[in-house]
Amino acid sequence: MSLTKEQFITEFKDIALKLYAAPLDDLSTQQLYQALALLTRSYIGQPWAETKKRYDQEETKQVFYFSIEFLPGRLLQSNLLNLGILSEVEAGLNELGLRPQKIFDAEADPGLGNGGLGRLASAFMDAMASVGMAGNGNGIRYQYGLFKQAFVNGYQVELPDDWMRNGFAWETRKENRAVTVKFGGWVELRPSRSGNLRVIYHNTDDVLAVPYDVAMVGYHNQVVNNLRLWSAEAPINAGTDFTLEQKERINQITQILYPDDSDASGKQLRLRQEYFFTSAGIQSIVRHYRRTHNSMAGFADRVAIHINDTHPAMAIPELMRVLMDDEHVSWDEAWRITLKVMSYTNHTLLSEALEVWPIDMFSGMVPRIYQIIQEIDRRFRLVFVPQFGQAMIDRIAPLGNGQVRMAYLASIGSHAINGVAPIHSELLKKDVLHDLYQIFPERFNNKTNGITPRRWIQIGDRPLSHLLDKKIGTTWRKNPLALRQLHDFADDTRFLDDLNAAKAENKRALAKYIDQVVHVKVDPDAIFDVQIKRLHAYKRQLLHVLGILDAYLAIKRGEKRPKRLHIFGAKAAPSYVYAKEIIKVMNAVADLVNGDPDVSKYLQVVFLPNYGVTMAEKIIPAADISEQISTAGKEASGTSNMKLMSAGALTLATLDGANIEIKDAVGDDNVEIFGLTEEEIAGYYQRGDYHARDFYDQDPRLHAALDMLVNGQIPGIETEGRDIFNSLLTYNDEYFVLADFESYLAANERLDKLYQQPRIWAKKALANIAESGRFSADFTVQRYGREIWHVVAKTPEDDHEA
Ligand code: CBF
Repeated sequence: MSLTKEQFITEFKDIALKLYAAPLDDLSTQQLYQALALLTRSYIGQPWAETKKRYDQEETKQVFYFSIEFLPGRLLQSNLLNLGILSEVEAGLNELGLRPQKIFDAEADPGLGNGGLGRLASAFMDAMASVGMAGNGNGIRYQYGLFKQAFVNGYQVELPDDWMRNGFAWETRKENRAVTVKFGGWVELRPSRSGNLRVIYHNTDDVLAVPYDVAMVGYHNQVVNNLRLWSAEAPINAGTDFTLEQKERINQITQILYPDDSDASGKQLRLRQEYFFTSAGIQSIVRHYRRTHNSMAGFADRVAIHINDTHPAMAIPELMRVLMDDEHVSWDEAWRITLKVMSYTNHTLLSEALEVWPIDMFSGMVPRIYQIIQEIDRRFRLVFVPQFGQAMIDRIAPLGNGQVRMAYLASIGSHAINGVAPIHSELLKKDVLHDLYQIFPERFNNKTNGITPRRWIQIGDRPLSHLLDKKIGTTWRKNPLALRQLHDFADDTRFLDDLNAAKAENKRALAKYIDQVVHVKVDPDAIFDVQIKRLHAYKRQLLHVLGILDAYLAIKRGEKRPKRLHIFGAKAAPSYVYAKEIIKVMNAVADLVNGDPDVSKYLQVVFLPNYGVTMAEKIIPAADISEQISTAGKEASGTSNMKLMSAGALTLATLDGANIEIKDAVGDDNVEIFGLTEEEIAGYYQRGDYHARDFYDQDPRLHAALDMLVNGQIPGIETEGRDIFNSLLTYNDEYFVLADFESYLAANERLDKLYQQPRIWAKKALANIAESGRFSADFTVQRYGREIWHVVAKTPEDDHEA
């Protein structure tokens, strides 16, 4: 859209006055934010309505991306950017004497997700709109996010994440689109006069699912897609009066993201959430389709539903239910439609993360869905036992060991099953879903994850963006593959110096932020070494910490080193005790290092609490080193690796997840690889001959670093240090931290040396930025579109050009 600075100023003053009955200089920053968000929404309304109308008129095939999490990050700046008016708005605000960044900072990060899978879902929403694909999101409107992380005496403390305290400016309540979701009760199958079975539900607990729609604005293309988030409410006018307690029970369904599932009630709530948003989504899709079609015959040509990990896997039996019970479609026809519509992404190889539900809990909560799964299970066994044998089918049928097994259900009911990086997709076939691969080899494929450079470079990294515009023009903003033009300047020393200067500017900004957040003064000239991701043993923050302890001891012995600042951001799941112990140790190590003036000249450590999307936007542009050091074969893909490379950070990595593709993209000279390969680790597992203690006994540096966990040198970690020490030695180091220690140190030493040659470093950074375009989520969703969803992307401009 086009908007001049002057128009903006007039409209902004006007809307602020209408909203608050006060001139701008009387408004708080929060009020200014609300006014600006409302004005921005008013620009979105028309293209949003037009996009919907166009999809309906042209009968565009639409994708519905079902995900229990979305992690969009702040939306104001990105909506302004995508509308094409960010510069005008910023210029207008400046002219009004207001600081744009201060206003942007008043927006809360939506607490609708917590990790990689949720962030990926949001990147896909942004990408689908930006490439002109009819892509809708379907999820939950959580009132509270995961938790707000604080550190008290170095321990993680979980505070409520009341992210909606000031409302959520981007949502539109659509009570006229509400649907009823039925839980519990029992089901009667009664033959009807027509010969069909009538399904009658008795004594169900009904919940009203009310949708809140959020606009997903495409980049400079007038496309606005829809993210639909469901909120649970007590039904109205149902002839029942609900007690406050009952209402509270219903509201609880969408109150909080990721209830702690370490106990039975937490688990129940999680399962309830899964059925709630899945059923609501399916019902609303079918209802919308039926408004313009009098049968379901062509449904699969108009609708693709994607299951983001197994949490929405009940979409499969739920679609079967709606097709059979409400639309009176036969089982065979319903199954044909369902298979054609559904596709599934697996995001993890960790067996403990593969969802299963106890049958008694499941069948009590969703009896009709359970009946349908029983029938899927029965037919699956009937067809495949004769071909593949009882034992194999027992292993992978949807029901087994008293459990409903969601990954198997998702795989059996989807026409496509993908992993998120080549190594991960291969391991799915080889290992976790091997038996299913034997049966359905054609379903398996890879779709490497992607990120949105609009957020990470255009918004997050202004100094780099301006430099790129100056050097290669602005095409890269629309097509990130244009970043490859940077290769032409790999020997342009002036440009390399400019790249370093942009990085230095970002580092100064981050240093200031660190001081504000954790009150540590860091040296912006240090190497900024970053590890930002969820805290999990397989991600091996612990290896990074042991590396820091080794450096600490070396400096204490009098060794001089290039100064390094280690920056961590990580939340641990509230019930994950071991991860929380690692957090405590990390904080204690930070205190030890930063508090020792001999050491802090060369080494500093900061652990920024409450890591999230907005914090990532501040950290990533300033990173020199990107630590991607998971045990090979454990990280499905990772996406912080892609974001950090796009900011020119050098990847220090194991051959795991998408690190491998990053290495292939930039070449061996422009990444630092270390550690055991997946095959080597599999070899240890097979032979059973990994002896962590041997490494401890034979490597004096490792020995000394590990001893620090238990010898009192790090104050305040008696219990945690001992537990971690034991996990590594007594319990034989499940994640091969000790085996990779030596090569990790060697890789770090190479990086230290390299940093002494700023232009050579900059040249490697340049190679990383230049090759980062291929990881744009725009390309990822186009691959999904072509190969899985069978949809075509189109924008209003395409019509114009045609
Ligand atoms: O695919 C997106 C991301 O998902 C996870 O975060 C997940 O939730 N399972 C994986 O751990 C990441 O490797 C992956 O990038």
